[in-house]
Amino acid sequence: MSLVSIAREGSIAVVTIDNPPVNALGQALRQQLWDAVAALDADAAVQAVLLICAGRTFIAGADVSEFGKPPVAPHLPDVVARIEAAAKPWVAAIHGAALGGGFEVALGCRFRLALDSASVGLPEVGLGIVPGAGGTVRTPRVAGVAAAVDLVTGGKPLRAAKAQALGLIDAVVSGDLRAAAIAFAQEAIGKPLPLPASARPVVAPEAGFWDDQQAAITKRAKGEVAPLHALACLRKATEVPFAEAMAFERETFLALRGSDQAAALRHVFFAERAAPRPAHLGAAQPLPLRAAAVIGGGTMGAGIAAALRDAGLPVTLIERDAAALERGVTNLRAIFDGAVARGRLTEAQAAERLAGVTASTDYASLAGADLVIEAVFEEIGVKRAVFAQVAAVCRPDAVLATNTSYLDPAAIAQGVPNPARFIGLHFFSPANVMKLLEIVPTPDTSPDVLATGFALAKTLGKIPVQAGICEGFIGNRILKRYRAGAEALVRRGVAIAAVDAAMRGFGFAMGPFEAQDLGGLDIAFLQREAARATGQDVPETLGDLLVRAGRKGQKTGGGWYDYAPGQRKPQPSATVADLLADQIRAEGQMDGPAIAEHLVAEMAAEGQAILAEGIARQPADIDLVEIHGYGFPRWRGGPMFHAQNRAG
Ligand code: T1G
Ligand code: NAD
Repeated sequence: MSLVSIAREGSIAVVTIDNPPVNALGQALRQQLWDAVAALDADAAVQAVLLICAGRTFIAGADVSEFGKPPVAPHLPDVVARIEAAAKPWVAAIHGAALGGGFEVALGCRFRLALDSASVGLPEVGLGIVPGAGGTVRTPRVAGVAAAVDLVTGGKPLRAAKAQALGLIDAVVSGDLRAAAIAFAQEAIGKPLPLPASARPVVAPEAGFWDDQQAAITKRAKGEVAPLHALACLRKATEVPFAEAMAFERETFLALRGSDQAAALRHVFFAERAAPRPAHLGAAQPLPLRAAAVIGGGTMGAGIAAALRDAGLPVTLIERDAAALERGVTNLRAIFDGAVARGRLTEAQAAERLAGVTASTDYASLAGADLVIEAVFEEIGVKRAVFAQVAAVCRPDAVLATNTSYLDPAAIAQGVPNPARFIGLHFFSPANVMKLLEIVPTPDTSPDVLATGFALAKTLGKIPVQAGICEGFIGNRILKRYRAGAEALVRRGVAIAAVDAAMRGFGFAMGPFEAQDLGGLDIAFLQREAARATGQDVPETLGDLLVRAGRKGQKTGGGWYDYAPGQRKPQPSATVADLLADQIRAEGQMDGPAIAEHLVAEMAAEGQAILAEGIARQPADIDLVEIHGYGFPRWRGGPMFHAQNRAG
């Protein structure tokens, strides 16, 4: 099948790659590119070559689906070297994204043009590998060492203008990329050519640079190895000749390609891409979402409204009274002001976000909403009353959603006319930041409304996972098991700080006890108390003892740990030791890795139960929940992937 076509524009040969969906560099495409170089070198009438892609994007990289198999020639570094050594200059014309091997191919070209909307990057570390076709050796020669270290070890793409400022792109164009690139190539013919990247000198950084970078990446990576290997490749590129540095990079790439971390990150990569449109949605079609509404402007309501505005949807924000509404708008403004302070939004963009919010206490303003998301108090009476008011004014086909954490969406929907349009949409706090969205249909939810939930997630840039109805759905149910497992270790004499240190050592940003102190022990305590009030048998937890003693976490100056006034650094607490003394049997300590493996196994065991009950549809969904909702280290693949690999 032809993936490469060649056309002529005068003395310019236009090589067009057409390999849907993202022009990935599978073996067939590498072979056809190799053959094209040879053919065009032999064509005396051709004076320059333009490399451009059909479809949505320039080459998005090597074909990740080939990674589980032995590499097959022609290998990409050889194809890039062949392009770079071509008798005629090659000009890369980039639209969409030139990523990984795609950008490495562009670096092998003598010139690089990009549409102003395009981006370029070397995201390989996000797959647990390093660039394998010269990215760590050519980039420092083109953009300098500091920029190369940021690009390669961070893995984040650069917009065209920024890439141009660094010398990675020669010209940024708008409008007709092909025409602009042809004109650029014609202009370049006969003029002195820039040195190919491989022939350019590389300037070694100042003393101490590599040690500083090593320390910073080690701190940031928390056990992930690819970024440190990428740094080693970049350092090698400044210390030995090009060919030797290429060999080192290739050796590193091949070694990492077969690693557990690379396998885990590929697992997550494909799970994330399958998430927005799972096969079980079948032919269901999402309903149009042109205008949304949020009921409740508290912690979650404000965050959800911000997420909707970030996606460009007009939002009506409803609160119960004028004072609460004012607080809600203040919460929302604070979110956008924070984004401006961090440079994520301009003042004008923040103002535009706010201008798209209609704040009201009058439910009649919901009449035009296609989607209404409720985020009021976690009390079923309050929620049912809210939905009664909502249903009385909304269109009968408006999608109604609850953001409840623990209540049964079907119970909340009782009494709502046309319950087929009702669904649970469980956002995570902060709702405008956290990627995870648990989608919780009731037995009455229609397929189109379910598909609408998934479409909303894609619109908001979130990762949707469908969950069945049980206490805590998927994520909070596993969290409960995780916390219970951690408390059980403390009861066996394992130090609180040792548990947290173990989970940080595994790759979490913080351990279970530190996290509770940050979020507040009282949230879960109140849920347990509410369950007890309904007659459920909910055993007393160590956390209950602390809350009853007034220790709710950082917000009360102490929880599992003590905190010096105004400080957030956890200090082991003698008070807690006394409070828990008669709960603890001193069975001795466990080492960090054993603690972590034990608790991850607890998560996976709960995950297996969740699968067996049909609450989750597949193990990868549980992994996505834990990674995107609870900070499970991405390079471990999630609890299900990790447990399976350890077992395997
Ligand atoms: N290989 C194979 N398939 C890929 C792919 C890739 N590199 N990238 C995307 N796909 C598939 C994806 O699975 C989905 O398939 C479809 O394309 C659309 O993807 C030697 C070794 C390019 C920004 O890491 O970042 O080069 O589900 O839904 O939102 O040094 O895809 O439709 O069947 O994400 O428009 C480095 C990864 C590889 C880029 C487009 N490259 N891809 O986003 O579409 S390693 C990457 C992306 C490498 C070299 C090394 C995004 C995108 P399906 P999508 P999108
Ligand atoms: P919150 O107390 O911060 O906000 C609730 C808001 O609802 C308040 O502003 C209140 O004025 C408003 N409200 C109450 N009754 C109302 C009515 N009749 N009409 C309009 N507004 C009314 O609570 P929250 O943390 O934002 O939680 C809201 C919902 O989101 C709960 O169901 C909770 O379980 C769920 N949730 C919370 C989190 C979290 O981490 N806080 C995460 C996911 C889901």
